[in-house]
Amino acid sequence: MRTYLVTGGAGFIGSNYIHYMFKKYGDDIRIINVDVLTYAGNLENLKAVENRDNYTFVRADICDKEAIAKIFAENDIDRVVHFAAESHVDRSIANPEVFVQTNVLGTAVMLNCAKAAWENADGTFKEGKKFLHVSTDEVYGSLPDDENAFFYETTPYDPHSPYSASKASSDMLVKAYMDTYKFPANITNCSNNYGPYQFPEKFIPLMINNALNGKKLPVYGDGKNVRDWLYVEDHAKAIDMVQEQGKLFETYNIGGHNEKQNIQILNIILDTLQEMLPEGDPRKELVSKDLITYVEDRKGHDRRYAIAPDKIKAEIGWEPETMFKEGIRKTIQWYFENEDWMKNATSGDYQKYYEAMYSNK
Ligand code: NAD
Ligand code: TDX
Repeated sequence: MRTYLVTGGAGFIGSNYIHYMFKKYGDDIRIINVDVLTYAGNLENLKAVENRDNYTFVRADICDKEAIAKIFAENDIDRVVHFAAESHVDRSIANPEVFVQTNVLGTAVMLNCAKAAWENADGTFKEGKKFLHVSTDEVYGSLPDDENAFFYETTPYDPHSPYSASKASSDMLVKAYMDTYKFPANITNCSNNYGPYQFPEKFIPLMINNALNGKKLPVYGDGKNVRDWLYVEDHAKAIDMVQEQGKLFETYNIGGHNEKQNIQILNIILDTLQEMLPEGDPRKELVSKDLITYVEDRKGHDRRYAIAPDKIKAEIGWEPETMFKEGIRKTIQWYFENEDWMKNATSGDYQKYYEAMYSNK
């Protein structure tokens, strides 16, 4: 039975990945989820799996060498899937240091502990051990408004935000481990994800939640920045396929073939909410395009991201499966059915952060 050490499994993509893996492998795998539970980590996301015999949660900081080394010492880990990170660009602009701490130092600790646990006396690595570093397309920088321009695995890194600079640094560390020690790893660089359990500081859940509450919909700049949106379960599947079928030491880009301007996404969300809300639901009156409010642009706002997922398709056979129209309906349905989750996520610390972020916009 393979044992997985998943970092950041209480976050958005990590929790979706854990659900995907148990759906796919059932009792044939074991997952240890290591998460320190920052504002973005929510154990409610994992309620459905928390009682499984083959699932364990460990509250620990990936920067804590002793805690991470102990997990490797006490368990024969076969796979590491490293999600844990500070993930929100706006927060990185306001407070870069914690991004360097978690994303760079935390990745170094994960690599070092895995290397120490997996290395043989002659410097080779135990058979079958693999580390997957989950990264982002933002490391490649910004593309022009040209629909023929894409990010490839060979595109030079050119990060702009403190978030993407920290992710680029962490990718470079993984590359350094592969080049120097032949450390058995892969890197995936994925485009923007959306779906259930996404924290409502991010564009899609923020807009769904604000619209349902009749609150303003803050669009940065001219609203024409382009992102390539991928349904989160498709990302989870890609990660598993890369780890099992990908060539070691390779990087794979993962994207949705779904580039849209922010304002287009927002219009689709508002139209879909109107379609899905039943007649007589009081929220139907609140959801309105009049709520759209153009606000000051994000500093250093990358204009356009677009992934060419050609390599992962050619080598592994992965393709995005969920069309945006279907994915956004599933996402909205999930938020309809999980109002309490949203209430909890938008109370307390998140509320304070939200007010600081938007009070002067
Ligand atoms: P998230 O912010 O929802 O979750 C991050 C998780 O990591 C949280 O559960 C948090 O508690 C945990 N964490 C943070 N610091 C930690 C620490 N020091 N020790 C242990 N746990 C810690 O993020 P997400 O959107 O799920 O992103 C997951 C990963 O995927 C990140 O590495 C991110 O860079 C990458 N990624 C995200 C997207 C996206 O669209 N969200 C796209 C591409 C890549
Ligand atoms: O209130 C908003 N208004 C707005 O116009 C917010 C929160 C965002 N935006 C814009 C900025 C971006 O152009 O929407 C776009 C998407 O913003 P985010 O959801 O913050 O995502 P982004 O900055 O593109 O980064 C995301 O995708 C790549 C994730 O947060 C990263 O973790 C991932 O690596």
